[in-house]
Formats: sequence, C-alpha cells, structure tokens
Amino acid sequence: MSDIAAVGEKRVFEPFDKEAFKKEILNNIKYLFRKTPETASQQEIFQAVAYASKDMIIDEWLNAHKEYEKQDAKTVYYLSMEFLMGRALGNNLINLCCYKEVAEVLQEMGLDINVVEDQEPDAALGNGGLGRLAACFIESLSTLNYPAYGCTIRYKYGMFKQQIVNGEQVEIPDDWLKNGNPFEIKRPEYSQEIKFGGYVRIEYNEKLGRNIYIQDGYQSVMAVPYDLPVVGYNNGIVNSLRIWDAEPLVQFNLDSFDKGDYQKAVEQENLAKSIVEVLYPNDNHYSGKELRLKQQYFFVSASLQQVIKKFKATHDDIHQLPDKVVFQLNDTHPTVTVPELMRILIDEENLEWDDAWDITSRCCAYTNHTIMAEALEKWPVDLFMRLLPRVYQIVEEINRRFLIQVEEKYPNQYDKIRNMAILYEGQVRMANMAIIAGFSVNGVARLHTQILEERELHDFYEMMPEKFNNKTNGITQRRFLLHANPLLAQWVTDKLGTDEWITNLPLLKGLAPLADDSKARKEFQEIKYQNKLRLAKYIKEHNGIDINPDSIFDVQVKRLHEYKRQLMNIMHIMYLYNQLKDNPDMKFYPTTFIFGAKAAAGYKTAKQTIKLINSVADVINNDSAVNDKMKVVFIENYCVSNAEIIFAASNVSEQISTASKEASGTGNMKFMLNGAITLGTMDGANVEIVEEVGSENAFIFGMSSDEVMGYEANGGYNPREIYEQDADIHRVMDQMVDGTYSNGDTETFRELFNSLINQDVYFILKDFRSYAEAREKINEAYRDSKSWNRMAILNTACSGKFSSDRTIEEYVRDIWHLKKVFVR
Ligand code: CBF
Repeated sequence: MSDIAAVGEKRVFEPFDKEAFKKEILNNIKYLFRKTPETASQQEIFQAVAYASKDMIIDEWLNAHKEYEKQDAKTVYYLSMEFLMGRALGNNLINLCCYKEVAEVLQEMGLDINVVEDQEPDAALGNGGLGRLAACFIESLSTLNYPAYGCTIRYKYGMFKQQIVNGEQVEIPDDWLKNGNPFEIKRPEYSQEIKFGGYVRIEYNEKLGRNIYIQDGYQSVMAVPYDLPVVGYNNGIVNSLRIWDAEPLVQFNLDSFDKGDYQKAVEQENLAKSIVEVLYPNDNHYSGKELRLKQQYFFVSASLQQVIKKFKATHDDIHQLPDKVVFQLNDTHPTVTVPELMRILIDEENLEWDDAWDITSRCCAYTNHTIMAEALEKWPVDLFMRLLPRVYQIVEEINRRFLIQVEEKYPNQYDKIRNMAILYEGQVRMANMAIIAGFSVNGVARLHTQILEERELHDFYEMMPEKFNNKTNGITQRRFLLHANPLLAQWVTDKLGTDEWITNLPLLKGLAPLADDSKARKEFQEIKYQNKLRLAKYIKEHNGIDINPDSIFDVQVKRLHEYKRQLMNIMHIMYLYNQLKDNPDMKFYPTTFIFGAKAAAGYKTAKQTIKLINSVADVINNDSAVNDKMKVVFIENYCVSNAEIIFAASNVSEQISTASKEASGTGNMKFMLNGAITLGTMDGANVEIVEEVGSENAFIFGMSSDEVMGYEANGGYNPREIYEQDADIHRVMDQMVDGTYSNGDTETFRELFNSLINQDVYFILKDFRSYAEAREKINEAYRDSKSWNRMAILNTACSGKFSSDRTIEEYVRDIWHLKKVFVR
C-alpha cells in the first residue's frame, strides 16, 4: 500500500525544487547535529526535514503578514485554553503542496516519510473536541485567506500520555518539547508583563478629572510568545498560533543576594514555572483551581496587551478597535478577556466606562460548547478578588450596571436576577459575563443551540435574542481525509476528476451516484480493507493483539465521560458474549470492538470504566470459544495521530451519548468522512449527520433529547425496575460484581454497579434495549456487503457540510466580518 497521496502537483507558488530540498536536509543534518544521514537518529532526521520545510514556510509567513499590514485587514483572535494540533510536519507539507515530492526526496535518501512523521510528538495542547475544533478552525482560517491568530499557552506538559497497566490507566507526563520544536519561533520582542495579586490604590487625576486605579504590591511574570506557523492550503497564507510561555521578570544574578531581591526572584521563578507547567486534563469539567484562573488571565492579558499595542502602532483612535479586531472566546475559559479589555481601555487608554464598554462589547463573541453543569466555570469571589483585584472591581461594575437593566426590563422578577447575574452567592459566573458582554453567543450544533435558547440560557435569549446563533462544528478535510486516508483521498480525486474537494468539501456529493456502481463499491471496500490492515498492524505493534481485518471494526474513540456512555457499549459487549456462550451457533458477523479514551486523572468512574473495558477484553480475548467471532481492543493513548489511522479503518462509528448531552461531537464527522456508518442517538451533530445522509444510512436508537429532559425535570426514572425485569441486563449487571471480570473480586466494579442501579443519570439501562436492537441491525446489515458499501459511500458523499471551512465561512459572515486577503 502506498501511503503517499498525490497532492504535490498543483503547487501554485514557487515550484518545489527537489534537489535544493534534499541539500537542505543534508545541511541540517550536518550543521545541526554534525552527522550524516547514516549516523543521524530518526529524531534528528525528522528535525532536519522539519527545519527544511520551515524554511519553505518562512517566506510565505512573512509575505502574508506584510499583506495583512498593507491592507490593514481585520483579524480574528481565537482565544482558547486548548489547541489540540497533533503533528505538524505532514500537514504542513500537504498544505504546501509538496508532500509527494518530499516523500520522493526521502525515498531517494533511503528514508520513509511515514517513519519520519512518526518521530514528531503530537502537540497535545488540548483535551478533546474543544481543543481539536480550535486546531481545525485555525487551519481553515488560513486556507480560506482570513487573517487570524490562535492564542493559547505554551504548556510545558501537554495532555498526559496514557499507559494501561493491569487494565488501569496510568498517566505519564507528556514532555513534548524535550527535543525542541523545530516549527516554533520565539518572539521576545512581544513580551508582556502580567500582574497578579496586590491591591488597588485609588488616586485622583487632575487631568482626567476622575479617579484612577493603580494595582500595587503585585507579583508579576513576563509572558513571552512563541509563534507556530499555520499553513493555508496552497494559497500562500500562513497565520500564527501564538503560544505564551512564562518567564520570571527578575533574572537570578549574584547581586540579588546583596540587593535583597533573592526572595523576589525565587517567587517569580516559581510563579512563571507553575503557570505554564501543565494543561489541566479535564474535558467538560471545571476544576476550580486557582492556578487555572492564573493560566486564563495570563494568556488572555498577554494576548490583549499585544493586540492593543499592535493596533496603536498604526492607528490613532482606539475607538476603531472593533473595526480591526475581534476576539472569539472558545468557551468560558478566556472570558476574563471582558474585564481585562475594559481595564486596559479605562486604566491605560484613559477611556470613560461607556466608551470602553461599547468597544469591548463590539470586540468579544462567545462560543458555548456544553450544557453539562459540571463544566460551568464559577470562581469564588474571594479567590478572584485576591488574584485579580482591579479586574474584579470591573466585574462588579459590569454586574451592577447589568442588573439595573434587568430590573428595568423585568421589575421585581427575582428569578431573572438569580439566573443572569454575574455575581451570585459568592461566585463569579463566567458564562453570564461572556453572554452579557459579547455581541454574539453561539452553540455548536443546531440541537445544542436550540437547547441553549429554549432551556439553559432561556432568560438571556428572551432578553437579547439578537445575540444568539448557531454554528455547527466542522473538521478539516486536509488532515482527516487527505493526510489520514491517502488511499481514499486519491480515489475521491480520481472519481470526481478533480481534487477541488480539498478546499470545497460539498463536491463530495458527486460521489453519490457511485454508491450504485458495483466496481466503485468494490474499490471503496478494498480501500477500507487496506486501512483496516494498517490499523491492525498498529494494534499488533502497540497492544500485542491480533485482530481480524475481515471483521466489522466497531469503534468508539473519544474522551471517557459518563454521558458518552462507553459503559453502555461495554455492557452490551458483555451481553453479546453471554449470548455467544449460550448459543455458539448464533448468527453473528465477527466483530472487533475498539475503544480509545483518556479519563481525567481524578475522574474515578471514568477510570473504573476503562478498567472494566480492559477486564472484559482480557476475558473475551482469551476465550478461544468466541475468538473467531469477537475481540475487544482498548487502544492505549488515544491522540490525534493515532486517531487519523483509526477513523480511516472504521466501519461503525459509535456516537451513543445520552441525547441532549453532547453539544456537537466532531469525531462523528471524521468517521462519516471516512465512510463509517453512524450508530448513534439523536444528539449533537448526529442529528445533522442523519439529515444529510438520510436515516436509512445510519443506525439511530434511544430516547430523544426531549424525552431525556422530560425525565430529568421529573427527577429521573427508576433503573431498578429494569434491573429486576430484564433478565439479560440483570445478568450483565451481576457479572460486574460477582467477580466474572475481576478474578473473583466483587468490589472492583461495585461503584459502577451502584451508580447504575441507584440513579443511572445517563439512562444507560433505559436505552440499553434499543441500543442492542440497533447493534443487531448493524451486524445483520454488514453481511450484505453491497448495501453496506453503498451506505459507506453515501456517508462520505454526504459529509460535505461538515468541513470546518463551511463553519468558518459562517463565523465570518455572521460574527467576525473579515475580508479575504490574497497574496500575489
Ligand atoms: O465544540 C467542540 C466540542 O466541545 C466539547 O468537546 C467540549 O469540550 N465542550 C463538546 O463536548 C463536544 O460536543 C463539542 O463537539
């Protein structure tokens, strides 16, 4: 199988010079490492290739920014605590349109591009969907010629690496920078001081005729940016992902002892180190740690200070800021943007409140990514006030002024104040601040936005409906098809007779007639088979398990969270196993059940679920009576780079969250693009996937979001009844606590059992039967390869809507109002 996609021919800028590139690799090996290709390590070769490709990027990077400046183009700053970028080399080469040529150069040197790519650590500066969305967005922004910066933290340790030891998750620090990062460029000239703590001194200022506020007695650190290139597809545009590192202001020097600065230097050093030390590994969950608020303020304040300085360098009137700058707040995490921008405008730019508020509220827009209550950020007032004393004063004033408006509009309606106040019961509610200040509030799939408008944020929606809008998420086809699945990418190009789908995904619709063409179906099936072999090889190498590429690959890969119901999946596998043991001749198409998931380190139930999956896998995979029919694999360390291999190889895409809980999902889109069939609930973007592909080409089950929310409003349901009445469920539940999967130990999975029987917050037992029926239908459907491959082709063909290019164009049209910039 060739892993090299034919994507290099149409490079529109500088033609690719193979000889020069080879020479540059050789020079890099020589001058960076004093080695030859024969003596250099694989890591050194990767670095040499990465530096050579960075050299190609630099000119385009410079040019694009020169052009932005010349045109004084409006820029979006996508502020996000997470950018789950994955590897850069392969995608940079693809977007530079020289992947194939570089692969050939390496081949001539006796090197395999896949091996070289494998040396690069994933830039895992994110947890899951939210961070990966930011990464897709910033890539689409470049590809679509829009000026943009992604702003985040240069975490020393990204998302932890997961090892499975005795079936349990063990977290290993992700020292992703240990060999350096060839793509980044340090920009010390843009360093910003960030102040924490102290107190606010008030002075009367004669000239302004009002009080001014000065933060004193604070501790500070220096925020130092590094830029990473974000290369657009074949358009000469390179935007920047700006990642902020922290350094102490006062450097240690021998004099410090004499000057008494030593203590201060130590404190600053520690503060700087701690702020950027590690990404909080919580997905959809707020941890409330002081350090997290420090991180948020750190990167927000640094980004804002830099933006204002840049703006002022070429503009006289700060009132024009909203014409040139828009801040998109990726969830509530960067919401401190609102009071920090107010602080800068009032305290440093000397604006009056109303002016500052007008500018701030025209610059900030907010995206909501979840309705999960535990993800809502609420900071204790005392912590917030202590850490950010001046910013807190501004929050108080925003709140005071807003409540006056609420009172005017809804006199004596205390409920409205309770729901919408920023400050309430000793807490600062970040979502409320983002909604009140922002000019746009968007959800990430139609159903999600509807739930926000009708339920979760209904009071806000009623008061300010014009702010609310939907932006259904998307994914970049450059990474998740062109790079991840070169065989399918080539097939699509051949069949469409053009590779324009690379920047215009709805063109995939042109594949739909092929669903009825037997030759095309065979080819599609063969590509899937090749990709299954590739995954099987990966699993053999990484998990030591042999799997059957002819079996159905039924896959659930995503963060481990109760609402995503990996537990329901594994319980159903336990049920199937019982069935196969009871009826060895039962009709059943061989299936490999594949999981991949990281659990937050402190999330007990999630970790127990991982243990259960691995324990069930252990029993089933070692039972020769069923091994030709089923296997269970838990892929260690699910991350962007192995995700690319997994999506390409999947037949069934498990999207089984409790309806209403998954805001959108984006894995569902990646599977669909690669021709996997959705087995899912009517939740998040699944609703729109089904709408695009037709319900006959997906397997939908379970309660609707209305039903779920109906039960929730009435305090839930009684799972014990189901346990008592359904013998199969009863048996599976009992097997959790009778030692079947825990070497006789009855307590290992007791908490899981209890959580189901007492409350079953996520309606696992309630949806179990309908899930089982849907899975049975899938198993049946797969046997008919003609109709299966027909469905698979239609899924790919109908996935055009889910390109992040479409999503970005909608953000631009409705929220950001950017203009495309063309170079040359
Ligand atoms: O919008 C992107 C994704 O964000 C989450 O991952 C999140 O962290 N809130 C949601 O859970 C996903 O549904 C959503 O696709």
